This record gives sequence, structure tokens and C-alpha cells, in this order.
Amino acid sequence: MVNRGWWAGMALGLLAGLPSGAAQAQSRTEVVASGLEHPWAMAFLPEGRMVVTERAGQMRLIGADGRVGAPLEGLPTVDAAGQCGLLDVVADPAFAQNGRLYWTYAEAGEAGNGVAVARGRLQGQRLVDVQVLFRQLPKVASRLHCGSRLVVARDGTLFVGLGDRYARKDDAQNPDNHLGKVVRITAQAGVPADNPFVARAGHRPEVWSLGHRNIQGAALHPDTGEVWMVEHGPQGGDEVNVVESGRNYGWPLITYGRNYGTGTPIGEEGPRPGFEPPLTRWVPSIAPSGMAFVTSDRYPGWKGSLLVGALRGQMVVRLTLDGRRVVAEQRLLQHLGERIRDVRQGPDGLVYLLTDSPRGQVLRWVP
Ligand SMILES: [Ca+2]
Repeated sequence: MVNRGWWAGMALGLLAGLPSGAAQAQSRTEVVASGLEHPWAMAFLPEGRMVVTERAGQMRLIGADGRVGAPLEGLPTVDAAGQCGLLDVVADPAFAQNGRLYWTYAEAGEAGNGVAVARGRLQGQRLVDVQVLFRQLPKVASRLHCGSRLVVARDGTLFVGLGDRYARKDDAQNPDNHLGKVVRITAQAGVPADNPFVARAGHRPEVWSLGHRNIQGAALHPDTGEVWMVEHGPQGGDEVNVVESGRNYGWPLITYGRNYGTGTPIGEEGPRPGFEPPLTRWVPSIAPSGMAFVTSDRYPGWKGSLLVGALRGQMVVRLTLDGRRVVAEQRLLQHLGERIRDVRQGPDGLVYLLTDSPRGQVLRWVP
């Protein structure tokens, strides 16, 4: 398996590839807001508002009328370069009471930069009581693989999917750092006592799972409360995983991806005992981004599906699931010709998308 050629790998991906829905059906989108500079993430707030991040470092409110507000004040300094900058944003489940937002961003340091997680309370046009909850260590001189996505689990802890920073891929297997990891922290900047590596020598206590490359999407499963994530492979090998306590997701030892350009092997494809295989994978890569489970009844036949945005693939992929088994894949909205950066279901049950461009938009997906 180790020496499987790139083309054979592609063929395997096609074989493993699931029925691809040709039907673009009556997929239609409406523009909710526009003029956003490389928007990265969105979160819904009460009264029809939303908050959107722009990678360059601005966070903006969008009114129920679609009007894009001025940049919010009070954010910590963002180190925006390449794939790094202001990234995910999530509203606290009790936002209506506490006004709290959580976000991830690249923070500069002497050795380079790293992803940090902060929280703050929205007060008018300002974030107040801003506190940094977590800092990825070590900082690395890299503009790549900043991840990152954050989800608030049912128990209130925060799961954060991080990247390997590209330059440090072997560190994704080293539990004594935060590169290529999912970390779990409390909303008060603490470490949950039931994290898998707490008090274990040579392990960072925040680490929840290891062996990840560059996590770009995350969502809480609506029935099980599990944390599902998508990550970018290199040339081929994008993955969907359920991230579980203490598990190793393989990168870079086990991967369906290959080195860019040369197509030479990086690791082996597996399976190998001790490493979690992905639920599904994309060879060639689609460059998955934000994702959301459909829980509403607004789209006939879609309830329970997982929607995954695609950057390079310029589409939204709908995965039909039977538990953790991916039983069908449908490729949608390809006619838009847009890199899709985020996918979320709104409080109205409709699906919203962010397009990644210098004039990015918020789109509403019309059933
Ligand atoms: Ca993997």
C-alpha cells in the first residue's frame, strides 16, 4: 500500500467515491450581504443579526436588513498573513443572556505566530471583557495552516481544531505541543479534568486528539453531541473525522494524500491499528471549509445530512449519513463558481454560505 502510485490513489478515491449527484436541481441562492473582504466565518445572533469575521482582522455585525456594520472595536491584535488572520467566530449558546462571542485568530509572537482563542462580550459596536483563553504552542514562522474552527460542546467546553502550521507536520504526532491537534478547554481558560492527557508527562493537557493536518470545518452532531471536523489533506486526502478523546488521526504517518507536484508518498494509507481512519475522504482534494448539519425541515430529504463547503471545489457537498457511515455524496451549487468558506444553518432553518473573495458575500440557500 505504501508505494501505491498517485494515479492508483486517485482511482481508489474514485472507487471509494460515492454516487455523485448530477442533479443541480433547483439550487438557488439569494444575496444577504456583500462587500466583505475574505469573510471567514459567521455566527447568528438574536433578532436576525449575524456577526462575520474577515480574515484581514475585522469582525462586523450584519443587520437583519443585510446592512454591513463598521468593524467592531476591542479585538486583540490579529496577525493577518497568508492563510492566517481572524478566523472562526461562535456565539455562546446563552448569547441572549451574556452577549458572549468566542473567536480564533492568529497572534504574533517572537518566533512567528500561532492560533489563539479569545472570548468577549458584545456591547453595541464593541467587544468588552476580552480575554485570551488559549494560545497554540509553539509559535511558528509560517503563514500557512492556521486552521481553525471552534465549537461549544453540550457540556460547555470548547473544542478547537488547529493546523500543523505546514512547516511542522511531524509535530502533529507529538502530544507535547498544539500543532496539528484538537484541543479542549473550558470557557474560563481552564483545562477540563477529564481531558485524555491531563497530568501525563510529555503531553499538553489541552490536547484532545492528535494527528491532524489543517482543520477547516467543525460542527456538533445534532443527535449525539459528537464533534465532527473536516481537514485538508495535501495533494488528495481531505478527511471527515469524528474527533474522540485521546485518539490519533494519523497525519502525517497515515494519509491518503501525497506531496504536491511530485505526487510522492508522505505516509501510508492505512488502515493501521492505533490510528483512526476518516469517515470519508476526497481524492483529489476539494479543499473543504465550514460545515453544518441540516436539522431543519426546510429542504426536503436533507434532514440529518452534513453540508461541507469547498474552496478549491467551489461547491457545497451534501453527505447523506447512516450514523457515521457516509452513504451518498451530492455536489451542489457548482454553477456559482465561488469558493465557499463557511456553511451554517440559521435560526430560521435555512442554510447560509460565505463566499471567499475580496468582495465576499453572505448567501441564503433557497429551498
Ligand atoms: Ca487522518
